[in-house]
Amino acid sequence: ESNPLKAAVDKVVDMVTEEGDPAAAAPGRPSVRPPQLEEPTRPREPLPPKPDQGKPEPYTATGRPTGGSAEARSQGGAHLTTAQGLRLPDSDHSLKAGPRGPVLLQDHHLREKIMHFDHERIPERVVHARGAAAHGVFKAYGTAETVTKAAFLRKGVETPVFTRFSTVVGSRGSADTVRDTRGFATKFYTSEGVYDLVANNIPVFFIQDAIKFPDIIHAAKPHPDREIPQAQSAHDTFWDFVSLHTEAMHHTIWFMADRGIPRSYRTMEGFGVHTWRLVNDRGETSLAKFHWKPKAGVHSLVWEEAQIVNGVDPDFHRRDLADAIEAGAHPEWELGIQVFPDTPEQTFEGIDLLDPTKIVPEELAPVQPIGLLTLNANPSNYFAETEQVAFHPGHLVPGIDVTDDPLLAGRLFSYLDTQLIRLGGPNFGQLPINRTHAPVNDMLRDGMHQTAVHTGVAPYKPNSLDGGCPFFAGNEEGGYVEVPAPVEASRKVRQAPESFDDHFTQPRLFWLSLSPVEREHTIAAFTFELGRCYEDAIKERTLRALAEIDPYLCEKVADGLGLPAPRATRELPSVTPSAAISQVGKEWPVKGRMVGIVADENSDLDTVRALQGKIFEGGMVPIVIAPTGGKLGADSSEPVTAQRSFATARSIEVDALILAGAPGKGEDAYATRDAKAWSGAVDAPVDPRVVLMLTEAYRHAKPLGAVPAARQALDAAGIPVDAPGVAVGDGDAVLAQVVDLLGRHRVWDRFPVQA
Ligand code: HDE
Repeated sequence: ESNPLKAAVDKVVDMVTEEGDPAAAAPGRPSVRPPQLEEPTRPREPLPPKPDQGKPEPYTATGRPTGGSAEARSQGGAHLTTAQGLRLPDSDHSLKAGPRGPVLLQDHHLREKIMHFDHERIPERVVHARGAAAHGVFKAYGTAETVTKAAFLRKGVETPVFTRFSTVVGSRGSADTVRDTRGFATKFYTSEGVYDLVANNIPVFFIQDAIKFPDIIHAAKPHPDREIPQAQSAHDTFWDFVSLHTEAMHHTIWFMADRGIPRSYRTMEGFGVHTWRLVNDRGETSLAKFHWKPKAGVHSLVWEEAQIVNGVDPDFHRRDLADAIEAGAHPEWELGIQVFPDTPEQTFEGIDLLDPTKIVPEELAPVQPIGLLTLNANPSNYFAETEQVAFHPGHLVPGIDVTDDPLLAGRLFSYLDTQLIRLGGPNFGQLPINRTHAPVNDMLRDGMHQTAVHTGVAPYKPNSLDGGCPFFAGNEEGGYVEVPAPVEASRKVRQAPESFDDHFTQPRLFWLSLSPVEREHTIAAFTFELGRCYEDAIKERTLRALAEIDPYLCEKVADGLGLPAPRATRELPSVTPSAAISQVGKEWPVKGRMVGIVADENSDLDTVRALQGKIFEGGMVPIVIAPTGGKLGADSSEPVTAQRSFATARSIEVDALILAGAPGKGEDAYATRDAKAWSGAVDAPVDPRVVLMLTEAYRHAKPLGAVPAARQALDAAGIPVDAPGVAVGDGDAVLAQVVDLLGRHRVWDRFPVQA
């Protein structure tokens, strides 16, 4: 009884037996099943079984429960086993001829363990390799019923979903806050089968024809000789391509602007990019574009902040999403559609709806909300879910159809093709995360990693041996019933329509829609990116493209590069700016925002506690930052726990900072040395790490607050108390002002703007 392992095993056996597990109760067979046997995709409800597939597990081919594999998956089993279910007494030592002798080839456990480990990695996605995902639910408002018969868009229908966000260019281990486009892919497990909305956070794409996808991606990925730079567009090959291929300019200016560095996945818009064809239950069609609108507003980082985050917390977006969901601040987006008449020319107000480098401004076609997405559960296992999920723009349901957008056609081929190799065979639809919730009765058979145990002898149609089963659905309820849209009678050509030739009007529309501060950011981004290129010819060619967008933009970037600014080759078109494009000037809920509270032993802990409580009440997250870890007022009846110390905190983590004290200089010269140099506060009486936090937060236009006793810290950081977005006063008053400022995301008028 003194053996601790045996005691643990007995305890588990007791627990299971108490719960009345029949396997455990079987005489003479002590069960070692753990109390939890859920699938790794918990907390989603288990998927309903498919009628033609034997469950892959936990049954063996002879119908007996396996037990072992389920234990291994929950990691709660009392005994370690091999893949074959053999219990192991040792997994720490190879089998050797004597303690100092050679390892023996007959050690099967060693070979199995190493073999499996050797194959743990699968190829990463060729694009969108770095991502984070969550489970959730989509609830339809019913407002789309007039234009589409899709069952999941009927009023009140709730559909389980899985959403994966990603960067495009970087590899799996790259940093989150690089300047890039973001993916926003959602799998709807609808009653009619899986529907995937594979979207991006930018409404247009680099290219108009899928045949150029390998070109743009080769240009954006690291250089083939040294494999640098990682996850960056600031290099010669990228700008070489986009300057030679000006249809990319519209997408490029979107991600040179603040959309390229989102604050959070929670604060990104999503766009289906292509125009889709909707069909209602009367067979009437319309054309539509999909939009995701974040309830929290569209917010971005500022560039210096994004760069600091890359080093301080490369998992910033991934962590933010998971933390928010775990804290119950479930991110929400409204799905909306812009609807256009399905006319033979497929244009709207002169805009070609088949050109994926064009938007339709929301002022011309409002985005009509059709449902609400709430992400409410984190994945249980990154590999099983986030890595193995396979989206496809061709996963459609009745009521949503494709159009002839030439970019879309190539995508319809590409996703299946890439998944075949990435997921190692044709059966990836059977992986738990990819399984439809609708009954499956396909005639697809065999192949690598077939987990279904199909029955029946006639997987072909027509057949008489299986009674002619399964049957076809009628056109009314069937999918892939294509709309008989007319196809232009023509010759075969490798050619784009003339309307695809206008590459500059919409970039100009975008530019003129930005607020002055956003224009400054965009100028700085172009200047930085081109400044990292070596070839002057590439810079000059890009400047010529910028001249066709706007002379001020071109001149400013040229100034920064030390090159002459070229002139436009034509008169610039007059465009009407779209207010919906700018991220500045609106008010948003503050739910889920992070507020740092700097405090030390001299701070009034009642104020700190009150601030914490009120921040929580407002749906935000307080983070107490103290000189060291541990507790402030440890001897008092209500000590305050420090979530961060001056050694682990950096301003980038918070959206606003409140000083509940002005912590003095620490003794530890080593720990504060860098901060002293970076903050410039060499002789200040305040801890230089606090000064550094303040100067950064100030530069990044974050709201700042201070109780009167903390003014000294503002002084040390050189921040005037009457500067924009700085509040000094008692805790309540300061918090109220900070929250008010947070609703506008940043203190925009703190930026010196000339544009
Ligand atoms: Fe993708 N894209 N794409 N893409 N895409 C992939 O599929 C492709 C495009 C998007 O989280 C790949 O399974 C082509 C537009 C997202 O798993 C690949 C073209 C939009 C994701 C592929 C495009 C997207 C992908 C790589 C041009 C927004 C990540 C791995 C014709 C509307 C999905 C994979 C996830 C992933 C091909 C253009 C969105 C290679 C050929 C436009 C969000 O098949």
